[in-house]
Amino acid sequence: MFDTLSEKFSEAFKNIQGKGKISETNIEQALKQVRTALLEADVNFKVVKEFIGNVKEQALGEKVIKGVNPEEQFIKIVHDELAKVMGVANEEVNLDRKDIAPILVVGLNGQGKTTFSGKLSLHLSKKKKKNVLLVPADTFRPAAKDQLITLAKSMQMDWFDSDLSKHPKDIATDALKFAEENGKDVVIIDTAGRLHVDEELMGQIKEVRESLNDRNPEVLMVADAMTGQEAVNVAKSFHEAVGLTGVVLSKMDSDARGGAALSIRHVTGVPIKYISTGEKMKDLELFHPDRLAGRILDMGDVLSLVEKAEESIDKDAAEGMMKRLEKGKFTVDDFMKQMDMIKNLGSMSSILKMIPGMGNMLRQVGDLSPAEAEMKRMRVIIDSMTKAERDDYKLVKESRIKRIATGSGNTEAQVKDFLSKFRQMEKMMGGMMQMMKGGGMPGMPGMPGMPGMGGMPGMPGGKKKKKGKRKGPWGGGFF
Ligand SMILES: Nc1nc2c(ncn2[C@@H]2O[C@H](COP(=O)(O)OP(=O)(O)OP(=O)(O)O)[C@@H](O)[C@H]2O)c(=O)[nH]1
Ligand SMILES: [Mg+2]
Repeated sequence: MFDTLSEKFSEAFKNIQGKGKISETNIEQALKQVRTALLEADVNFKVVKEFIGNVKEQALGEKVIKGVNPEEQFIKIVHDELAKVMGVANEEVNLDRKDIAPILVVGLNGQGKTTFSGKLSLHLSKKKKKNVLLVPADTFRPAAKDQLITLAKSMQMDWFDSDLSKHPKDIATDALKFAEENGKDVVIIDTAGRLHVDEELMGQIKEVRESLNDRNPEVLMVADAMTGQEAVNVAKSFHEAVGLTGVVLSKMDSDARGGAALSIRHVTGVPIKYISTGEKMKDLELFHPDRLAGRILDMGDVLSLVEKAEESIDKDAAEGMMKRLEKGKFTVDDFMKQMDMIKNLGSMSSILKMIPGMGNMLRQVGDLSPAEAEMKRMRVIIDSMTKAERDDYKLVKESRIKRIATGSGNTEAQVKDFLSKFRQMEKMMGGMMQMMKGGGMPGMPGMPGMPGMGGMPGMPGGKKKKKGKRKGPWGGGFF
């Protein structure tokens, strides 16, 4: 997400580094680079023009704040402008109502409507405690009904058995009647897509929307973020034809540029309400312009990270582990549980990017896949250990090493390597517990039960560990 933009922005800011104060000449080169970066990210040219104008005006008008260097001031201005362009605050679907909330999901072919409908149902039922009904109303592609029902079943979500021989507006009417009779709060209607914006599609969606108008529906258009300006144009057409209440950007996990995210709100006036960040049902985020601006500028997004951690981490398991740690016990099983918790949060790079300053570091490190591969290798080694060995790794001697190596498809040297790393980690855990007793865990404020993060393999500086000191906010990577 926003990778290219982050990189270009950080290069642009270097121009102001070490300058005494902000002046027209000082920021000229930086602004030029910011402009190019935005255009290359496929941001709408009108948005870029206005953006640059606003940043320049504020930067030059900025009163000199004592103690804040020009680079930081400039970054703050860019941050606030980025957030403003994207919408300032998060807007969710409006559920503050007594009657049933219909949510109509529209968009072109293959943009992620059905996937999003499933994700939204999970989000609203889990986080907002709503009783949700999923309604397949794609009468063009009968398989779409099965697709939605399969998703619904996988989440134990209720779904409506639509009669696909009817017009979608009648399906919507039937579904709402069913919802009323069955005490539902929210009805999510997944509609058909088309290859292009065409009259037939718009006509049909218009009719469905009109049939719902008395109920004040949410009309969310799902757009593939990777399509950039095309997504902006399509959103414009849909908004003009049917009146959208929100946009959802899908496939943000694959979009490195961010042009759609930065343009849609400004061009159409329609807020982006959610972003879809993967194929799994839990991969949905609220669209927080200010936090995303922070992510673009490598300021991290600790708030989202903490929220994610709170959602994905089994608090009881984490607390149990902390208790054991306090007693000085840290086993291979504990380590494995920690790895699983971290895995639930997302890919390593997506987690690290949410930590201030890590974006830049990640760019220097480049590819994280060796670290991910190492984690996978450790996993198979651990899987080949017996329960007793996982409880006490010291049991693992020569013959057992041989057995584990054969069982996990690794060499004996690799198993030994894992054991020696684990030994170091155990030692570090002891040290960390001492520190915590003395007040607070270093580097991870507010993160519940993440004692193993300092042991993330393959982080920068890791290979030097044997001789060198710990480096960086992660305790330098143990391996
Ligand atoms: N990586 C990634 N893939 C996604 C995301 N959302 C959807 N997809 C994938 O995109 C493809 C299309 O998604 P659907 O939800 O079927 O799209 P749709 O808009 O309902 O498609 P039609 O009903 O055919 O118009 C599927 O393979 C999804 O798994 C996302 O956020 N990230
Ligand atoms: Mg679909």
